[in-house]
Order: sequence, then C-alpha cells, then structure tokens
Amino acid sequence: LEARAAAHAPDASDDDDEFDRTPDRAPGLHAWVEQIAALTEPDRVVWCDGSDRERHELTKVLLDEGKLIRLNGEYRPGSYLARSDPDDVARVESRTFICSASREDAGPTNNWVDPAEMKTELTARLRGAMRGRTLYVVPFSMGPVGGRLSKLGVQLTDSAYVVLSMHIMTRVGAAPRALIESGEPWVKALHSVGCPLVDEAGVRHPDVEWPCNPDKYIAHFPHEREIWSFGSGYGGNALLGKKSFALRIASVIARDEGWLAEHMLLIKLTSPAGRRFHLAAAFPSACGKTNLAMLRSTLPGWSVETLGDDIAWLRQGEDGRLWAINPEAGFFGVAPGTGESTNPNAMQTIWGNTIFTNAALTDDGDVWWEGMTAQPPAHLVDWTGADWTPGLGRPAAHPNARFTVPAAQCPSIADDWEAHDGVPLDAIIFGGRRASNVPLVLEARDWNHGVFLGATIASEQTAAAEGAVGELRRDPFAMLPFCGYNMADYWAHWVSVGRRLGPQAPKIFQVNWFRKGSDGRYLWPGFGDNVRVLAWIAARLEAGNAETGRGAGDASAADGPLGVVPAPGALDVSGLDLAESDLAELFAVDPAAWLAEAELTEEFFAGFGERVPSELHAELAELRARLTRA
Ligand code: GTP
Ligand code: SPV
Ligand code: MN
Repeated sequence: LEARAAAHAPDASDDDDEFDRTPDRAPGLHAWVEQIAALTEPDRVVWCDGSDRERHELTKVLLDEGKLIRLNGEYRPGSYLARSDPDDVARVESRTFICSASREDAGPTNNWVDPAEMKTELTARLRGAMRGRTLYVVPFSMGPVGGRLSKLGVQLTDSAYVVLSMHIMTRVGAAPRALIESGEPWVKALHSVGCPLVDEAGVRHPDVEWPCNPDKYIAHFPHEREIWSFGSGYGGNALLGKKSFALRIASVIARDEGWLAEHMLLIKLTSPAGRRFHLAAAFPSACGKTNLAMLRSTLPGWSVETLGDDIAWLRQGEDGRLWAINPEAGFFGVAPGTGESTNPNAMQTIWGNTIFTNAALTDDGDVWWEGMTAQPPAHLVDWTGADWTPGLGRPAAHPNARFTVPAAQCPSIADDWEAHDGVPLDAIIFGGRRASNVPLVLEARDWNHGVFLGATIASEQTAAAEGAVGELRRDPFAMLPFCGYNMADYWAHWVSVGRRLGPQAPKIFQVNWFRKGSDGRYLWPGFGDNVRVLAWIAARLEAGNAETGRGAGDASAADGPLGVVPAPGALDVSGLDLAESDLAELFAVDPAAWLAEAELTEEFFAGFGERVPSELHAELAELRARLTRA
C-alpha cells in the first residue's frame, strides 16, 4: 500500500496513472485534497481506483490491524465481520447538522449551526486528526456512471473500512474520476474517524479495533454541496454517498432542479397477466424497505424484482412521467429479523462478498443474528466480543447489525436495475410502524391527499438511530433525519412536482404491516404475503387504465374517511390463516382516535408556521370533515 501511496499521491512524479500526470485537470479536486491533507496531517495519501486489487489490499490491511475478522470461507466466502465501538452503532441524529445560511432554511426538524461557525469548529477538530493514518481519496458516482439522473462525489476518509464499504455501496473508480476531471459538478465529502494515532507531542499510540471519537459531527453545507463528518465510522454517519449525499445534499439539489431525492425502495411488480408496475415506497428506518424490495410472492403468478432498497431519485422524463433510479450499488441492510422464512432473497444475496457489522460470530466462523434461525446456536461470540449462550437475556447481535453487499448478488435483482434513465414510476407508497389506528392499505384520493399522507407519517422508533426504541414520532415521508432543508418547503416542493406531473403523476398509497391486536401480536402475516396488498394496488392502477381494463385483479374499493380502501373481498387473502375479526381490525377506523390524531397533526403543522403549504391545511380540514361525518 505504501508503494501505491507514493505512486498515487497527487504530487507524485511517477506517471503510471494517466490522471496523475495532469493534476491540473481538476484543480478543485487536487487543491482540496492538498488542503485537507495539510490540515489533517495523514502519513500518506492514497487515490482509490475501486479495483479488486485495491479491495484485496485494503482487506489485508484491515485483517492485519484486527479490524476485520475473516469468516469461514466454506460458509461465507470473501466475507468479513467488523465489530464497532459500543458507542458507534447507529446514526446520531442529535449530532447531525444542516448548516444552511439561515436557521429557517434548515427548519425546525433539523439541527442548525451557522456554516462559518461550524467550519471553524470542525477545522479545529480536524487539525492533525489523521496523524499516523492514511487519507484515502474515493471518487464515486451515485447512480450508473454517466446516467442522466446520476451525480458525482469524492469522499476523503481515514477509514479503510469506509473505503471498502464505499466500493460496495457506490460506483468507485477511474470512470467517475474521469468525469470529475472533465469538469462535471461533484460533491465534496470529507470524513475522519477523529482518532489520530500520533498525539501533539509526537508520541505514537496503538490503534484500536474500531477507531472513533465520542465528539461526533455529521455536518452538511447545502449551499456549497459539502459534507463534513467527524468522529463516527458507522454506516449512515460515515458512508457519505448514502444518507448525507444521496438524501440530505441531493434533496437540496433536487429542490433547486425540480426533482425528488427520497428514502424509498424501488421494485418492479409483475402480474399473472404479465403487466409490469414500478413502485417506490418510503418507510422509516428499519420499517421494512429491504424486505419489501426483496419480497418473494406467496400469490401464484405474481412476482417482485428488486431495483433498490433504501434510496430513490425521481425525476420527470421527456414523456412527462416520473422516472426513478436507485443511486446506490449495494445494500446496507438490517440483519436481525432476516432469515429464510422472512427474506430468503436477502439470505441468498449475502452468500459471500459481504461485510457484516455487529453480528454475532459462530464457533465455526459464520455470522448469526436474532431471527436468522428459529433456534440460536448453543454458543456464540456476541457483537461486543463476549461469550454468549442462549438465555442470557441480551441479544447476540446488535439490533442495528447490518450487512453490506453488492446489489448485483441479489437473486431478485431486476435486469434493468442500472438503466441510465431509470424506470417509469406507477405508484408511490408511504408506510410506518403503527401498532394501532393505521389501516393495512389505503389509496390517496389524489396527489395532494397523498402528500398529506406522506407528511403526517408517524412511526415507532427503531434501533437504526440513537433514542428510545418504540416511541411514536412523526417521520414525514420517512425523511425526518434526511431532509436537507425546511421540511415544510419540502412538502411545498412535493405539491409543486405533482402539479407539474398532472394526470401523469403516480398514484399514492399508504400501508401498515405492523398493526397489532389487543393481545400484542401482529394482525398481518407480512413479508411475502405483502404481495397481496401490492396486487390490490396493481388492480387499482389498472382500473384507471382504459386500454387494459381490470386484468390485474379485483380493483373494487370503497371510499373511507382516511382514503380509498379495498371493498370487502377485493383483497386476496385466500389460503391465509387470518381470522375474519383480524381482517376487520386491520381496516378498522376509530373516528375518535383519528380526530385526536388530527389534533396532533394540527400541532405538528403549527411547528412549521407559515411555510406549511395551504394544500396540507385543506387536506387536514377535509380529513376532519370526513371523520365527523363517519
Ligand atoms: P433501513 O435500512 O434502516 O432504512 O430499513 P428498512 O426499511 O430497509 O427495514 P428492513 O426491511 O430491514 O426491516 C427492518 C425490520 O422490520 C426487520 O427486522 C424485518 O424483519 C422487519 N419487517 C420487515 N417487513 C416486515 C413485515 O412485513 N412484517 C413484520 N412483522 N416485520 C417486518
Ligand atoms: C437508515 O437508518 O435508514 C439506514 C441505515 O438505511 S444508515 O445508512 O445507517 O442510515
Ligand atoms: Mn434507510
């Protein structure tokens, strides 16, 4: 690596790399790398090319340093386990900042610090922060390289684990670098774990398994399209192409350019008649996107193919329709709950070439987590490195343990998942984790009603971020932690996008897989049986299509106070062990409880003041009127 470092340093005289011979081709890039290297004082600078050779070298470094554990190649070839610091296991929303010019532009749902102040503070933290470490320069593309909806970035990082993860999650290498050096716009993404190996006195300290810093900052500068992340090595805090770029910065670019950057899965649904539908769905973190994206149908003739599991960029095409891409190249998926019975496609995807983070280790060198099998192994090493046996009363894997794996390995991946123009979108689905009140499925009456449904999503909090798990919180559009500007302006942007799309706009639906009975059990079987809900959605999409009529199934529906719901018998529940009373409860609407929710929605909107679009106030008034009549 050291030799390569010399060869790839920006000022190297060695000219085996055609780009390094002409460092002036991207003066912004080279000057920035030099400036950050001067500030952070790494031992060396390595320009990454995304190659297999680089992956092997970085893996070897991480194994030698004890930062990765090689899994048993018989069960999990090319796969590794990383164990994080126990205080660096999830996104840190309290330390995530949107540093727009004014506090109002960040809005009440984001932490805001004046951009100049934040840069001063972070510059102080970053001074000498990479001493004793390597600074990696990682050019990447979000979306297929050169695609119409794709965007470029460069991440600087002092974590080889982050580089390896970026290899999987984004398109790293010479092709995006060439586009950047040809003058295409790109996003600056600076990351340091904030854990120098050499102190101020020049004394070198031993490294640790997972370097990080208790003082964390995930700072975004929307105006400059820049990200500065300090102190964490974990997923959403550190893989800056993902939430920081593809959602927070991209949502601002999207607002300015008239498109949408969303926390959505993307799938292709095929009916028994061979009709194809492209659906996007926004559910909050750890609320079922990966599972729906990889759904294996329990209804004969229906199938789902995977296009994306976490992020979608949506843009109007020349034909006037809304087109969607998945800007990522891999899955950073929740491990617990993933097993053959719930998500067999995910289990097959992670057959090998996978980085696991905070899973438990079996005695024969494989990984395990709660929900992978019905019975846990008799002995494990848990995610903290401690011995574990069943009955200890604590989970063996961290609840936010994750797998990082190339999307191409997914058996259900769609042929056109890397199409440069994306796919035309037929429907958008909103959902959350709601034990009560929210029905299994409903259809919005029109676009603005759909925007109201998205804006008012509430969901029980999960382990994907710090905070009390289970607490109900508003998570509009599943974007609460990811919107890079004022949430009310974002709602207004959605209203305006719908106005522009007109009759070509996708239809909007809402789902809830998580409703519970009074005895605390889930009323709906979920997972593969969610295709039954998708089939009704497809029928509704076909019902509006005069040419093909009702080829997709029973589209009959009834108007309810919350929206349009399946008419009795329209939802295919054949073969399910579902009591009539449970089915009724899945769709039950309690007007009193909903009037109370409407009260909370009014309070929620009030927190955004005058910026809430009038269309949403009108939808709230309409909801109340319908509930009162109900
Ligand atoms: P992020 O990657 O955090 O954005 O999450 P995600 O939305 O992709 O969530 P994921 O699909 O990984 O699901 C999170 C948890 O919800 C897992 O433990 C799943 O097993 C569980 N889950 C997903 N779908 C269903 C469902 O239909 N029913 C039930 N009961 N649980 C589900
Ligand atoms: C989420 O929390 O929504 C994730 C995982 O998808 S992370 O990349 O850590 O944000
Ligand atoms: Mn997510």
